[in-house]
Amino acid sequence: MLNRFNYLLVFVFIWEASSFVSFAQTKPNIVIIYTDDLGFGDISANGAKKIKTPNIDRLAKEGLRFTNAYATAATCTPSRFSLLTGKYAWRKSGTNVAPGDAALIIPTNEETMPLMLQKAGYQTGVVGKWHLGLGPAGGPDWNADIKPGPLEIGFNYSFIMPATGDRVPCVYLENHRIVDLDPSDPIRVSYKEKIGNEPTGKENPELLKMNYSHGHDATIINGVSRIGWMSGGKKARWIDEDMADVFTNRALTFVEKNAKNPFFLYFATHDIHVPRVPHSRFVGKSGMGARGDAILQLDWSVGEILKTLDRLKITDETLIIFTSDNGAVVDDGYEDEAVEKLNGHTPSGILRGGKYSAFEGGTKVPMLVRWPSRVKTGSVSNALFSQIDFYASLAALTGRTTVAPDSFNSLNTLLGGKENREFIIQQAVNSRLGIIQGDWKYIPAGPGAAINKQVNIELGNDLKPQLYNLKKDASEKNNVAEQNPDIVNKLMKKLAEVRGE
Ligand code: NG6
Ligand code: CA
Repeated sequence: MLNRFNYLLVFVFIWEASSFVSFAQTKPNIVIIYTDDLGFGDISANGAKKIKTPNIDRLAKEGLRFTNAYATAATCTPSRFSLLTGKYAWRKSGTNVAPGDAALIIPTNEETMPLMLQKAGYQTGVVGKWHLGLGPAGGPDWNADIKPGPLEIGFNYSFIMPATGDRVPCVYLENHRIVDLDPSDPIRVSYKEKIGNEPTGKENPELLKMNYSHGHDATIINGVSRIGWMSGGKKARWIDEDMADVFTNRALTFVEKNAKNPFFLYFATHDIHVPRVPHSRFVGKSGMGARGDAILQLDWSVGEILKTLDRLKITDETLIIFTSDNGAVVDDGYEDEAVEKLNGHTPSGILRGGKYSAFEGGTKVPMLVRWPSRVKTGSVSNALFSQIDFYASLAALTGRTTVAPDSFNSLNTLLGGKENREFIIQQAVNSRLGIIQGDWKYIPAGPGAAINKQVNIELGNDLKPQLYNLKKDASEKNNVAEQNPDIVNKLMKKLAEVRGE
């Protein structure tokens, strides 16, 4: 017979066992591999024939491949802002492509996705591209503690490049400090005027190892001219050729260190953004110029992460999400032979437009999800999914609630279940919003160039409203707005409602 003490023991045993089970189910490690400017058609898992991405494809084979997943915006800063805050970037001014000396644009007094995961017991780390500003209003003092930044919005560890590869300062930041900064050679940065007396791309093009095609004519660092001017910090400057190795190694170290905790790694690769200056072991290997070589380098980085999870035997309890911050661009400002050597490759697949665009090529991106203990191997989902839902979905996964009204709990969709999203909002470069609902996509009428000639991308601007039936016309060839005034009206109203008008 069970006495009271035994009852207690049985109770404790059941409680322990159930918490163990729920721990195993709900606290997987989480890795978000956030690539830069990778187009829907850039991976062989999505049908690319001219390039092979075996490691990325492994995620598709062992997991779930989405065909209708969207970044929140067609450029980097707003997409990343939305990813980490669960809030549409267009609700907050100053969230468009940030200069390299911008102040931190994420408020430190609101919960973020990493902070939520920290509260759920995760060790949280960011490695790679930041591009969300740093420091107080007015921007950071690069020679002192640089904060607020990642550590103030919920990351336990940070190893980042401040903005982009093509923007100064060209240095790495570990937690609050620039790595290898010599105090006797302080860094100064300006986005207004030339600083110091180092050569620029504009004045000394003969010093460049790769010419710029547009913009990118200021300070030359490592033979590449950048956006913005910098002086000092000579010892701290990065070498573009080593960047993928540097970031990948930091990411692997973070994983190893935290293999026994639940951890969240936000691995934001620099690849395949410009300047594309891959390591010599990838140069010439794709036959497609620097852009293709950078894709191979990216694939290598993904492979290193997967191998490390295997070696540490934590593959089964790790949820990996692989996706991109915006769609594809070929010439984004440097003469790197990406255009000449494209060789019939279609970075956006069958989609119209690319990075910056209101067309599908702007925000419809590759997305692969692998979690061996929960997600069916080799599955494909055609459900609508928006990256803005990562926050609420991961909160649901880890037993937290969110304070991010734009972010919906789409965990079921994320793991291969049915569609949860009733609509998708797409933000193009000019902050014009588009909306997808059911089979339909609507882009409001408005001014602006039809095409950005520098990058050779159709932006999706039109003085007439546009309506496309994405089911029948995924390439947005036939604007059927005039034939369907009721649908236009309905989507217009829905968009106004989401905007809060
Ligand atoms: C543009 C840059 C482009 C790229 C982009 C941001 C010029 C002419 N073009 O302004 O090269 O840096 O900003 O890309 O300067 S993103 O992926 O970070 O959004
Ligand atoms: Ca980008």
